[in-house]
Amino acid sequence: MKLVVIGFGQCGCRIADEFAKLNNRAHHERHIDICPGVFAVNTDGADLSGLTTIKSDYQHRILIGTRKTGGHGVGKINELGAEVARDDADKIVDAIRSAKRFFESDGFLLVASTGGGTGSGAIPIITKFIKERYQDKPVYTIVVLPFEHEENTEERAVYNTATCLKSITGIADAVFMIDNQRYVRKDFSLRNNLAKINELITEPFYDLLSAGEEKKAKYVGAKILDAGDIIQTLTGLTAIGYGREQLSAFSLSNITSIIGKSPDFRAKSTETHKGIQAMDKAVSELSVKCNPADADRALYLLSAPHKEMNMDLVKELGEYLRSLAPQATIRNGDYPRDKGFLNITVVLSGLSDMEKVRSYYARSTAFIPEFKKRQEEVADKLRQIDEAGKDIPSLL
Ligand SMILES: Nc1nc2c(ncn2[C@@H]2O[C@H](COP(=O)(O)OP(=O)(O)OP(=O)(O)O)[C@@H](O)[C@H]2O)c(=O)[nH]1
Ligand SMILES: [Mg+2]
Repeated sequence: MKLVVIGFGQCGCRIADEFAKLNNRAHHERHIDICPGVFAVNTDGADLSGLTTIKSDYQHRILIGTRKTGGHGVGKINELGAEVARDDADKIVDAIRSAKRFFESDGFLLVASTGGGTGSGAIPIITKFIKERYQDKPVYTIVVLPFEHEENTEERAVYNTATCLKSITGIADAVFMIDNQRYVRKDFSLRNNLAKINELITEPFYDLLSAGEEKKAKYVGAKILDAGDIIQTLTGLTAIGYGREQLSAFSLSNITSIIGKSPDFRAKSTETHKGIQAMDKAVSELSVKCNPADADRALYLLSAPHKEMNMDLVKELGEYLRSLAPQATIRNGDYPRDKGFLNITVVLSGLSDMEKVRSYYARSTAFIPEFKKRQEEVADKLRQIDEAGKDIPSLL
């Protein structure tokens, strides 16, 4: 599957940059493309210059809202983020459309944090805009939820998250929920290592997007998971997870080639065991806390050396996921790879309930009058600036 990726705000742009790296990796390692266009949109010029991989021209790193923000961000006011995105929506879409490979894509993936101002304000506006313009392509979003310490100390982060989620869930075809806090559960030092977290966030998309794009016969699965399967699966609130197990030197295929015949049942069940372990990891490391039983749709992708993928394994994995998500329509695929690893990617979609979302809504209700007042003050200030400059001749 090929997605055009567009990041908004600092966090969104950095994750989009990570997708640009993923695409380069797919190009070098697999000779395929998974992200035919990657773009960064921000109100902050300095943040745009800090990216490493997205093309550095103004058509790919798009600065918006310069008149209202002076190129220095919107300081967490996501109403202002939304407003400048609305003003510059045409500029963003024109830049994306002019990208050479735009028409090859199967859909869009828009990325932003929910806690800041620019990304959380812009992502619902541009999602809506793109959906209206390109009705035949799905528009997916990745939203990154704040760390716990931010939620506890910044009311704005909670309020921005609530307003962003409320706006985005009604319009995007699917919303991948990514909880920053989940990535520091085991290694707290990661809190200060956003680059590493961004790598972990994007990693599950590598196999998922690659599997259906493979052209070489030896990498084409017996059951291909292509763009159609992914599109059929993705809807509403969505969680993604990834589990990886190293295969021992004495794995099934090696034993077969050494002893010249199939190994006994015990060796075979070791393979299945590894598969279940990887799926268990994928489900426990889901991008957001949720109850898999609430999923309406799910998919899993098994990627491993060809000879390690026997029918038992595929069947057991399917049964395992079915036991976790009994109501879900489950799709699956296999993706043969060279290396000594077994990877499982799991997607749970159409989640009918998510405690975190309810909690953001509940906690924000109390802030509404205060933030409404602040919003009016901002609008008032913007009006005053316009008013003060109304007699000044423009150079444009
Ligand atoms: N995972 C991840 N989270 C990030 C990153 N950068 C910022 N965040 C989180 O994003 C939130 C802050 O939003 P930003 O994306 O910095 O804000 P913005 O959209 O640029 O908006 P303004 O700066 O307010 O104009 C906080 O919850 C941060 O923890 C990043 O590179 N990776
Ligand atoms: Mg910013």
